[in-house]
Amino acid sequence: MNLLARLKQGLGRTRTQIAGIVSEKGSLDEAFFDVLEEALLAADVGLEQAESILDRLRDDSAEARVDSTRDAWAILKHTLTRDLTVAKPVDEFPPKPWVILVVGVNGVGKTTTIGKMAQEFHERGKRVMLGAADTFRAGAIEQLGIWAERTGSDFVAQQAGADAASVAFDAMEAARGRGTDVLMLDTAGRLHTKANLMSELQKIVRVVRRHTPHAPNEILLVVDATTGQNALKQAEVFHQSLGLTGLVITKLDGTAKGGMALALTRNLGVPIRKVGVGEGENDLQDFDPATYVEAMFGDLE
Ligand SMILES: Nc1nc2c(ncn2[C@@H]2O[C@H](COP(=O)(O)OP(=O)(O)OP(=O)(O)O)[C@@H](O)[C@H]2O)c(=O)[nH]1
Ligand SMILES: [Mg+2]
Repeated sequence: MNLLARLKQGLGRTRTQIAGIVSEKGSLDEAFFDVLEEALLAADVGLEQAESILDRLRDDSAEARVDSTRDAWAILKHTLTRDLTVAKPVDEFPPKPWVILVVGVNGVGKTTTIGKMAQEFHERGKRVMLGAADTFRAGAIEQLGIWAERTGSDFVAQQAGADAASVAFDAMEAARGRGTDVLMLDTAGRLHTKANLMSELQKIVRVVRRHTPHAPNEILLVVDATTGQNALKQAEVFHQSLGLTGLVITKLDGTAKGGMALALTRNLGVPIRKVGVGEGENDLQDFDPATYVEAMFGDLE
């Protein structure tokens, strides 16, 4: 199954729910907006966001003198695509190594996403290094090591329980020494307390920046789509502490809650870089707003 199909399967429940209300002759009455609101809420777009979308759809439809649900639908898809479009960060790889710090709460898919991205970079002919700065969870170092082996990436680690920032520093040194194109740093999703986690991550950023002022070039937050609106709260905390440059949404293969992408983008103003649609190394795709909206709301007839 190709990736769009997989994304569609995950997000498909949203489409099924609204399929019945969109047609050439369907009129733009309150019943239409009610069903639409329900569908947006079921997709975990969030109440505030859903209301804003409906208000704008009412205004835009009136302005364009649209009176069929099908035409309103086209306007809606256009609006959502625009909402999901955030200016992309600068190009990768002028500075070497390009350093990507990957953060997020436990279990969201950080390590797996690093493995998948390593595979992509590898296929583009890049020399990749993975740094095991999750020194807290038992098994985390080994898990990343396996991904390094699978993807032909260099690997830097210390023993479990070591200082995460010290691992990051070692990795920076090693990457400079070996001419690495892209260094990805894995981090813990949980420490003894949340405050500990944020200060550990901030320390990693400080140490990396002291080593190489332009790094980290990206700070990517990974969120699990199945957690819906909770992801938004997590993202706000991480963004405040670290200044995120991008988001990765995982597990879109198993959820109808893809609407959280809209709230994430609008509230944070941070672009979604990648979406995960499975556990394998090829189950990652670049985020494309139009494709995403099509997967959620396309093909109604
Ligand atoms: N279905 C599906 N599963 C995924 C996806 N991404 C990750 N997973 C699974 O989610 C689980 C957790 O993934 P990890 O990569 O270990 O998550 P993590 O954020 O590194 O977790 P911690 O290191 O404990 O903080 C694993 O079983 C992965 O295979 C995805 O896009 N789709
Ligand atoms: Mg991990």
